[in-house]
Amino acid sequence: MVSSFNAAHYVQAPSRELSETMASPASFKLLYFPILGLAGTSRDILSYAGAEFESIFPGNWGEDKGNTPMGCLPVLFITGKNGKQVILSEAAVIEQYLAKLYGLLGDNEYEETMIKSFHNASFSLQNMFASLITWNQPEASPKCLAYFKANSLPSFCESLERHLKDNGNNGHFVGNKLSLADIRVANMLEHFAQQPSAPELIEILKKYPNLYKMRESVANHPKLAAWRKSEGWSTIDKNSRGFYENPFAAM
Ligand SMILES: N[C@@H](CCC(=O)N[C@@H](CS)C(=O)NCC(=O)O)C(=O)O
Repeated sequence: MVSSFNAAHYVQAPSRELSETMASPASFKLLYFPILGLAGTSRDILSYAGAEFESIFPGNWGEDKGNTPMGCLPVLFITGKNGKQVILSEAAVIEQYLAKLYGLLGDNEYEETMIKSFHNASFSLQNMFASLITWNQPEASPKCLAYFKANSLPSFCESLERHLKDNGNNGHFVGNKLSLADIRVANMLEHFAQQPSAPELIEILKKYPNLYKMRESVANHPKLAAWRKSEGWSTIDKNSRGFYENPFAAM
């Protein structure tokens, strides 16, 4: 749904009340472009949790940009059971808030820290891909892609493969259950699968069977499978593939 909003300012109210809003949310609206990108993980977590949420989209981004806290998306609007609203921006912050709320940060401090490491690492790689390949000058992008395929991607996958093996190759990065780490890294893999260079990237990813197994364990998780099979998800997947064919055309 295309939506009008004004989130140029963070909500100003006693922080104790806003903290209660965050701890006891009634519903959410997640504002992002109609692609997977930096919203896939949050949409997955909200679907996993069975939360009351709506995906909303900007109308005219040129005009809407100034109405967001940081001039970019995603933005999460939280309506609390106490009737107050909280606005969050920054994808990693939104994801970690939702993960904490819905028990996807492990069972203790150590697990939480490990999960956050995988979370952060996958952001770094996805951001690297975005700046070197998606948004680079067309003449520079192919060389950067070649470097990414030969170095950055295999190096990261080798590390992830090793950690999955160390955890017993049970389809999860930490412990024996789904966490933010699994959902975030799986979304990064979906992101790569939506790129024009997907066939080449997937050829590399195929060399890492534990990583593939982890991706499957996210896609087939009972609470996520329905969302991944829904029309909403397919539309976003299709839009994303179209968008990355020529990202500059959409600006
Ligand atoms: N630091 C922000 C960056 C978000 C970001 O770059 N969002 C992009 C879409 S993926 C955006 O809003 N682009 C439009 C623009 O910058 O005008 C975050 O991690 O959430």
